Amino acid sequence: MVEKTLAIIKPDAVKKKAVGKIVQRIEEEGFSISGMKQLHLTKEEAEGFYIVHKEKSFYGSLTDFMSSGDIIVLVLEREDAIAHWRKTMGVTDPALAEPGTLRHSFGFSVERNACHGSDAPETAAWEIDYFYKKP
Ligand code: DAT
Ligand code: MG
Repeated sequence: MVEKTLAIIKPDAVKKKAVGKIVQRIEEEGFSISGMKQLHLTKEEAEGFYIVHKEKSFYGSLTDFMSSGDIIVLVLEREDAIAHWRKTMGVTDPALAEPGTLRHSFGFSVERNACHGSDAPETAAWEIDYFYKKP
């Protein structure tokens, strides 16, 4: 089924100038880019985006990191976009991510892991709305 997912190129990857390589990979994987914008989140906007993790020990440092620099927020469209993008990124911890995945190539730590992807149809719809809802 053709579906959409929300992807973010995180501040660590933007700082290391990996945006071009990651966007190239997105296109090589057959995604259509139906939205793409550069933002610098406030701490409050990062907290809102990661609200599902608010009880986690890493919530404070994750939202500090996500509001520490520019990010690129994309809507990606493809057959099985959600699962395919998560496979392209690799698992959360770059140290455990398979060679060839984006997190293996560009991630630095479990927190500074280069990219984000939605994990289910409901979260994809919510996350796309979070950044792209028409006023
Ligand atoms: P994912 O981004 O693979 O969906 P997640 O939803 O479990 O992973 O966590 C969201 C983000 O929070 C993740 O990309 C990086 C950060 N994170 C997760 N687990 C962490 C941990 N144990 N320590 C620090 N940051 C963590
Ligand atoms: Mg997640």
